[in-house]
Amino acid sequence: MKDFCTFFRYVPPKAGPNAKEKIVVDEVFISDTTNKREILVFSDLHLGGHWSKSTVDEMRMFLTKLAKIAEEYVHTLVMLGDVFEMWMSPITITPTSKEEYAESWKSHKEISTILRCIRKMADEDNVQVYYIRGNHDWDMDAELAKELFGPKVHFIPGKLIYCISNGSQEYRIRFEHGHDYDLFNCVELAPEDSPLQGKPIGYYVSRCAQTSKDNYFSDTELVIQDTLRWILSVIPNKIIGSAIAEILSKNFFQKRLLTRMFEGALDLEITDDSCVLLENDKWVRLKELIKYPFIELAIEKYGPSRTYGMLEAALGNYEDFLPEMSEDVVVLGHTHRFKNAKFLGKLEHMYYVNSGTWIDLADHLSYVKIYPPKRDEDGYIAIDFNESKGYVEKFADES
Ligand SMILES: [Mn+2]
Repeated sequence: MKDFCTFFRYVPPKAGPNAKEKIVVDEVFISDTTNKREILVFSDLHLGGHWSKSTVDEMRMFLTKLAKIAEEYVHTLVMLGDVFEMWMSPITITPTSKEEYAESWKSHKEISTILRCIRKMADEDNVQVYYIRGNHDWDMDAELAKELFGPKVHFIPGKLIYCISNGSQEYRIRFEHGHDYDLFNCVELAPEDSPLQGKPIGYYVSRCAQTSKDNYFSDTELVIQDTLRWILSVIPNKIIGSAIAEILSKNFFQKRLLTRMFEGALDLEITDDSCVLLENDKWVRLKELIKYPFIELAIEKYGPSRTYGMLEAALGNYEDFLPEMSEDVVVLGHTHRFKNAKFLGKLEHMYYVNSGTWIDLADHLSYVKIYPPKRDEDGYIAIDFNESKGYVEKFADES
């Protein structure tokens, strides 16, 4: 049982690092006697993108089955970001508007079934449905989420903290997509009044990858990770993290890093004429973007050590950030790699789980299932794969 000390020491996370994010803390009572207690989480479907052409049908089947048992067993469904792909216009084309995207999803055979299943769970089966925004669906808002999933969907542009109690115990679960920890997808490092115009580097990498026929089917996150591994391999081993961040913030290195990243995505050499067309009909030169000192800005805002942590996060490793979290369970997405591990959090041990992805390139189509503990029985947290069982960790208070 949680003692009151532990309970009162808990402080929810602050909004940020991106000021546009919101923190929502929801208190939920789940009785020991109900079967309706499963919390399901999936993320990174990239629906509508070129990378989910076949997995979209797997998700349709998964949700059709889930909708049949939802009334009895499912308490909460969390869509944890990058559910839709909204960064897929080639660089020389006016970006597709969110209204156009919405129409294309509603008229898509499989996606429309997915929307219907989730809407049924929210409207008829008394499932708490949450839509948490990621980076590739950054333009999603409450209005559009309600249009797609019905009036009962809760839209969260940030983090959700779930405080679950059964009357005698209290458990906290944090849900967030995770892109804010990623140096290349953190919106705070892309000021509106900079050449980036409010869009993180990852946005431009994604648009570049959608422009090249060869990279059409490749995952943007992989382009970023491959380039990062390349530059890290060039830097001598004995240099420590914060010094690596300092080196990469130097104009010469940042330019090399971003040139390789954009050229890798485009599969073309960048010239003075390589430009990206934005919604406001403005063109931005890739050469201007490469020069914008966003790593230096990160060091200024967060310090070199945390900036290096953000570089690691871009490689899929959140270990620098987990120790500062004080929930019992932390669920993130974004890395496209499922994970279930025990960590030392701020207050005590916590479980970190990553929901993985449902894109065509994935080895496993994974989702998270959390079964909150009862008074006399441990709960569990599991990574399940579509059609097969994955990794299970028991989770309960150890005192
Ligand atoms: Mn993401």
